[in-house]
Amino acid sequence: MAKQQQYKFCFGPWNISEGQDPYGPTTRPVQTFDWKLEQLKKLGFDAMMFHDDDAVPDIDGKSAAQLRKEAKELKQKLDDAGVAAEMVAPRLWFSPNTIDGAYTSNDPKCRQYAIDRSLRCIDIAGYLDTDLVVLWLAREGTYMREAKNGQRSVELLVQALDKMLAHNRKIRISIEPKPNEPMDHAYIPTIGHALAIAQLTCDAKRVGCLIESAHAILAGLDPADEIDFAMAFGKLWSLHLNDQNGLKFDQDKPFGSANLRVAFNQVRALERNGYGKDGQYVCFDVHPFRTTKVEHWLAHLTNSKRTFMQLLRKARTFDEKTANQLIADRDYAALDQMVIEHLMGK
Ligand code: XUL
Ligand code: MN
Repeated sequence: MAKQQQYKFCFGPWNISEGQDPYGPTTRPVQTFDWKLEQLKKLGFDAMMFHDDDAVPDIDGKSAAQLRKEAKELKQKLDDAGVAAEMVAPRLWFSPNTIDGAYTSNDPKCRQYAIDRSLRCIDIAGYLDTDLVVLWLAREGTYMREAKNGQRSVELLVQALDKMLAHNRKIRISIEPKPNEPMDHAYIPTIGHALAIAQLTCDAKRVGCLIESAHAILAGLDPADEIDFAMAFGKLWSLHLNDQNGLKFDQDKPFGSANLRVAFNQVRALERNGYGKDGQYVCFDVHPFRTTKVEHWLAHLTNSKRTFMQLLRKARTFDEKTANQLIADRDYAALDQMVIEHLMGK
């Protein structure tokens, strides 16, 4: 029997969030980074993912030497806790310089800011000993399409990617697509777009992707198909499992919370493609409900991992032989019921 994959798990400090939404303030007090790291360790997670300013707060005002010092102190803290840094992502959507987008801003000074910030993010990744840089291209899109030239935006995105690839020849870039929010329409809405733009860069083999379940659902796609597609190219280097109840705001629900069968199919796709065999992590980009009390603050993370492990058991005990017979007989009604009953525990 083939050796079974032992999955490694990860989340980010922003996943222990305080409950603010566009209509109301926080509902839980802010906790320190050290406390969050301690919880991650206690819950048995293996790695933490970072935005550049999760790693070095107030990054824009700091010198290169200060950046290095603080990132190295963080690395020591992670080493002491036995926790790896999975990736670092530049937060390109907060600054006054990224109001009109980052790499695709219409203002050349703002575009330069975005590139400089990304190069600093790459330096932080180096100090934290990860070769993975994630790009969620939050504001690369428009509120109205006449505001930007889409073809020019593709050129600008490729130029920015090329500068990052040249800055450090060891890093790999995982693009995390999302079709909307905060923009009306994003330029890189799906995995197909991410892998296509990779081909236009100077080193396509170092540009891959990250799939977030909720983002795929927002694009009207099945995240399991996105996983199969990305892995057919050998380019799924990270993963944000969560859930999303249809076409609403980005919900970041616990994994499996809205649609257990869609979650089951994601786990099956990961299993059949050997996700994790090159060290990739299963990350949960999930948030507590706004109503969550402080004493239940970590439940969305433990629940997501529990659900993943139970679905893994379901994927591994799925009766493939019977399923294949039903497929050969084109009896998809029976296959459908077989899946439902397997998930219900019969
Ligand atoms: C936004 C999102 C981000 C990225 C990291 O929807 O998922 O948290 O995962 O920048
Ligand atoms: Mn995400």
